[in-house]
This record gives sequence, structure tokens and C-alpha cells, in this order.
Amino acid sequence: MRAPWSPRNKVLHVGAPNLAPWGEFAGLARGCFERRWLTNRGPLVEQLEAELGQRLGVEHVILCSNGTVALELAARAAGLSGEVILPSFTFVATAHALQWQGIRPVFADVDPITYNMDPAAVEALITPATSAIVGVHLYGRPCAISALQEIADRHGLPLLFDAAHAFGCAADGQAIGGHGLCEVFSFHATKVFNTGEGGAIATNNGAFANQVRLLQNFGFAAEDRVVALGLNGKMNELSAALGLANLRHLPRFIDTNRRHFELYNQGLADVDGLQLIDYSGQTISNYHYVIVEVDNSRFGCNRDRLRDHLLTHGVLARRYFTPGCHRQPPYNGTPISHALPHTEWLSERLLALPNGTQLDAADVRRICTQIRSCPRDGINLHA
Ligand code: T4K
Repeated sequence: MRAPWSPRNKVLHVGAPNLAPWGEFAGLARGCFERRWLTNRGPLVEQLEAELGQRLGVEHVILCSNGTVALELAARAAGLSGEVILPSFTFVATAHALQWQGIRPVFADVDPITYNMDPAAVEALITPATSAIVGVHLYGRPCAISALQEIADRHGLPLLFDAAHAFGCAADGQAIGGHGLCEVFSFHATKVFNTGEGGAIATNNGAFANQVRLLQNFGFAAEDRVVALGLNGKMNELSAALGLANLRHLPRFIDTNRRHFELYNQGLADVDGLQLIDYSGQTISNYHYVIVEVDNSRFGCNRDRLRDHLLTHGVLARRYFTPGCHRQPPYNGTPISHALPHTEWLSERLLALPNGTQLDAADVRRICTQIRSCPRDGINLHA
């Protein structure tokens, strides 16, 4: 649902991009015009790949046109087929990218506390048709990396990660980006760090990186020589210009997110039936997703009514991710041999609140006030 935009009525919404000052982007974009070089591995894409590789501590970063295509390229370059195990509780692109490659997504349930895929559920779903496991670091909280790696190793399966939410995060002191066969980022406008549209595959495996590069450029091994069925998955120079400009401001973006997150925490801590996502177990977080779990029985109002209430007050919160992928039409015809109770439970209760540099402290306080004043069954707010 998208709220009507009005210049007089500031709508506070989830997903407004974090942006560098215009002049910093314009300066880099002007260079693209002067060089008349707009895509196909230009200098800005190469520079951004190098800077990201250094930041993430990985040998290869391959910039892509978006995160979904990056996931498809990763699946294809890894030679996946048959079935792949992933959570249902994720953005639908994780599943789509596999299905578009002719791979059947097999949905595992998540842990109700971490919201991330439950390793025991994964292991129970492994069959001879399984070709890989895809973990998702939902909302930037690292999934159970070592437990999944141990299962993957024991079964001889590659482990890949959808790290779309986790740029700027770390697990046990190691930046997200260097785990498993690869980690795949989204740099979509709505992410903590964005290139407009964009994504990247980070890996320490040179042969895999070469295969990704081949496949993202139509399968060209040399001029006039196509050796693989590739596609066009390249990032363009203007996106890289935006990325280079934005990357300089990442510490400010994350610091703003963190300060807002703390204000939300203060503003909502004493509200019975509301539980804010907990980032305290992480060494480094980007604090980008402010997720609140709504317990209808204690709060006196369910998640959807709270969302509607906020919308009438100019706050666009999002039901990330409702319903689980397994209940979306492209997948709900797939026979499912197991229940996903935690996925069902969470997809009815979680609400994403606005964050990022479009907001200031007063906005966050106003959102908290609106949440606290939400009409609730059996609760008199004026008592
Ligand atoms: N894996 C995971 C776990 C993901 O979350 C995603 C993407 C992917 C893979 C795939 O990566 P990409 O292929 O997208 O790079 C949005 C984003 O489009 C999507 O990138 C993101 N996840 C997902 C969580 O959110 P929608 O359907 O919610 O988009 P939309 O158009 O409703 O916009 C969301 C909010 O952002 C609205 O409040 C409006 C605001 N917005 C949006 C844009 C584009 C702005 O304020 N400015 C903007 O420029 O999917």
C-alpha cells in the first residue's frame, strides 16, 4: 500500500532512500558523461567493487543490476538444480530467484526468537534432490551461520546467503559478506546502502567469481565468443556513481538508524504487548529495520489495525513479510510436507516502522506517540 504523496503533508514511510549530498553524486555522474562510458565494466563499477571488497574483507565482489538477478546468477554459477532449502519467511525474491532457474524452493521454518531459519528444520528437509542451502540474514540479523555450515559440510552441500538486509552488519566480529560459498547483497533504493537498483555477490572463491562474471555478461569469454548461457546482470556506471557517493556516508546512515532505533526503544519499551527487534546480540548491526512484534492479546489491537491507524496519521509502516512465501500464489500450489508454524505466527505479527535519514528525532517520537495512542480493545488511554 502506498500513501498519497503531498508536499505539505510529510508522509513518514519505510524505505525512503539514504542519500549523499546531490553535488557528490553529480560530480561522479558528470565523469560518466565526460567519458561517455555508461556500463559494461566502467571505471566506477571497478572502483566500487574494489572499495566494497576491502570493506567486506572478501577477495571478489561482483556488482550486479539488482539483488534478485545476483541471486539468480549465484544459483546458476554454483550449478544448483533440483531442490534448495530456504526460509519461507523472507522477501519473495529469495524464492523467485531459485524458481526462475528451474530450482524448486523447499521452505524451512524459522526460529520464533531470531526470525531466522532453524538449522534443525533445514536438516530434516534434506533429501537426495537437495542441491544447496540458502540462509537469509533477515532484517540484518545474521542467521545461524556456523550451524548451517556444519550441516552443509556434513551433507556435501554448498551454502549460500541472501544478505540483502545485512550490508554493514557482522557476525562474531566478521563482516557479513565472507561466509559460505557466497553472500548476495541488495543495493536497492530502500536498503541502508543503495545504488538505486543494484546488488552484489561477495565470495572468496575465484573460480565461482569468474563463472558469475561470465554469466552476467551474456556468457562472453572473449569478443565474438560465447561459451555459456548468460544474461545481462551488469551494474551501470550511474548506479555505481550513486554507490560511491553513498558509501562515503554509510557511517552517518548507520549512526542515524541506531539513534532512531534507541528512540523507538525508549518510546515503546513500557508498552505491554509490543516487542522491538533485539540487535544487542550482534557485534555490528546496521539497525535499518525497526521491526515491532505486536501481541494482540496484550496490546489490545492487532498488527493490521495498528498499521491502518498509523496510515491515517501519515505513517506508512510495512508488513514485512506477509504472508510467508509458501502462501503466495506462485508457491501455494506446491505440496508442502511440513507445517511452518513460526512463519505463520510471525507473518501475522511483525510490522516494519520507518527508519533512515528522512526522519529526525521528532518524527520518531511522533510515530511512538501515534503507536501509543492507537485505539485498543479494553484499554482506556485516558485513564
Ligand atoms: N532478498 C531479500 C531478503 C530482499 O529483501 C530483497 C529485496 C531481495 C532479496 C531482492 O533484492 P532486489 O532485487 O530488490 O535488489 C522493497 C524493495 O523493492 C526490495 O528491494 C526489498 N527487498 C523489499 C524488502 O522492499 P516493496 O515491494 O516493499 O517496494 P515498494 O515499492 O513498496 O517500496 C517500499 C517502500 O520504500 C515504500 O514505503 C516506498 C519507499 N520508497 C521506495 C523507493 C523505490 C521510497 O521512498 N523511495 C524509492 O525510491 O519491495
